[in-house]
Amino acid sequence: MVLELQKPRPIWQIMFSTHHTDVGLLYLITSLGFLFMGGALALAIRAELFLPGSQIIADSMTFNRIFTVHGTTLIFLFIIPFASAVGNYFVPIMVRYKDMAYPKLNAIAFWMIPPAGALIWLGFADFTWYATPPYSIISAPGPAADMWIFGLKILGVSSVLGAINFVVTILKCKHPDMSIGQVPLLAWSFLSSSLIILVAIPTFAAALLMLLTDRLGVTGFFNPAMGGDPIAYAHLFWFTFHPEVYVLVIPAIGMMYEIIPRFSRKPIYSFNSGIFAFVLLSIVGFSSWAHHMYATGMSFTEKTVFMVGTLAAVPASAMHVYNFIATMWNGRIKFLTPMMWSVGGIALFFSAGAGGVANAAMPLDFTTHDTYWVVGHFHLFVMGTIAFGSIGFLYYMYPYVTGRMYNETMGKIHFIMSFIGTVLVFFTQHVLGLYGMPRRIFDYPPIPEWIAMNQIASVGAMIIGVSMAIFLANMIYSAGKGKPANTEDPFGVGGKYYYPFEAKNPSH
Ligand code: HEM
Ligand SMILES: [Cu+2]
Repeated sequence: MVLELQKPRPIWQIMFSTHHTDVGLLYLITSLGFLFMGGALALAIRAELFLPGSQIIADSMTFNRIFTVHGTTLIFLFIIPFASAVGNYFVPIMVRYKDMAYPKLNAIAFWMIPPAGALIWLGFADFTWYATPPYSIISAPGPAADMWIFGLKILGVSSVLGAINFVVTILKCKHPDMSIGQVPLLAWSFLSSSLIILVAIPTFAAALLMLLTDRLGVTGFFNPAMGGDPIAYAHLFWFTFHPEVYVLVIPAIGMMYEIIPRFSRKPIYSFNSGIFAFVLLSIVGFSSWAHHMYATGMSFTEKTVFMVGTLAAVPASAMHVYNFIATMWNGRIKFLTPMMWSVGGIALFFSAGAGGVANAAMPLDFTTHDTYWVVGHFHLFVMGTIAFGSIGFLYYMYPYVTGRMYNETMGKIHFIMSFIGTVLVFFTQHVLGLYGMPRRIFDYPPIPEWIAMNQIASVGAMIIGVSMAIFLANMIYSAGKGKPANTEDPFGVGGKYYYPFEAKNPSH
């Protein structure tokens, strides 16, 4: 089978390889490493917030550093590289080409991630994953802050290089017999998210440079003392990062498009609406950044425009959900681990989307802005949908990559515990926000409701933590000792799998 690792090879042969499955493996292992590192920090945060007062973290400065690195790691060093891993493995196969369009560039894009990760972890900056001015330019301690800025800069370049490679591979290298409308939806998801990256990232790249020169005291773009405007940074930031949330979620939905039909043993209900919804989402993603700016004194008209712009994402997201449900409807569903994660991810996608609609309603947002509600909302997306889709897909890839099966019972336990934990943590955080608990606080007053809800959330996080240990054990143990997989049809759902390689594309 195409994805199977060749006979054991010395590690350096994989490290210096530019073949798409080897680069995919490097992305995969790196991203999973960062998943556990970022997750460990999450447990520290939840342990600290279990009770008012200081539990395990000495002071608020350290707390700020921990949640900054936690967020930066999980978004930029886990979710994005994980998607690149999947794209590397599957996109060339799906478009029936021998490799990515630019294999060396591909390896370079990967190799930018470890140094960027090192800058972020060795610096341990404290100014949140936004690096909001004026704090970030006036008093955030260096070199941590500068290391974070450089780390993010490198990650931005890496994403752009990766995106160029995906766009060219899909559009120019696909097999001549294959029309663009026949390219599988997972590959389409990479095409749409890559196009968002190419449009959005340069804005943030500029903002980071401005931040850096502001910190050096050379410029005053965002420094009020020098006539600059910190709010300008927030606009540049969200102009990139609202679309970026679709960069995160679109590949996860693409992964579900592989799993749901396979395990429902039915074709996708509507292939074309899937393509349409991806393209639509990547366009409307740009019409909504200022919903993060409602509380900064925009005019009523501006707010209304952005509220409508934000709501435009709802039909595009709902199309995917309908498509999944219609595909499962009357299917002969086989609930193995990958399918459970996908279906759970869809349920949480729906819940998180409903919360998003509430946020988008600007009068409501005034009560929830900068509270735990927002923390609950976006975590329900990043954890409940994106990580669920990704983890489900990891189980799905596992037999193809290792040639062995993971332990199904442990996989199911992992899913059930994570699902319960996710609901406990992030639903509770929504309510906590409605009770007025602000985000990013190290300590809180001993209000009985706040204590109780923080405890529920912390227990939920511990449940996820335990389930992740089971996951890790399963992955490592099964890679060596799992029973050999039937790589033709490892899940016994019948049907033909990967788009087998045919003659190499003659025009290359
Ligand atoms: C596609 C998946 C989504 C992801 C990954 C996502 C992620 C996020 C993130 C990271 C934040 C806040 C970050 C912060 O303040 O630190 C956020 C806030 C927000 N989201 Fe989403 N979101 C998604 C979908 C949606 C949808 C579908 C809507 C609306 C229909 C929406 C509306 C909002 C609004 C209005 C806020 C701002 C809340 C505030 O700061 O007061 N989001 N989201
Ligand atoms: Cu947004």
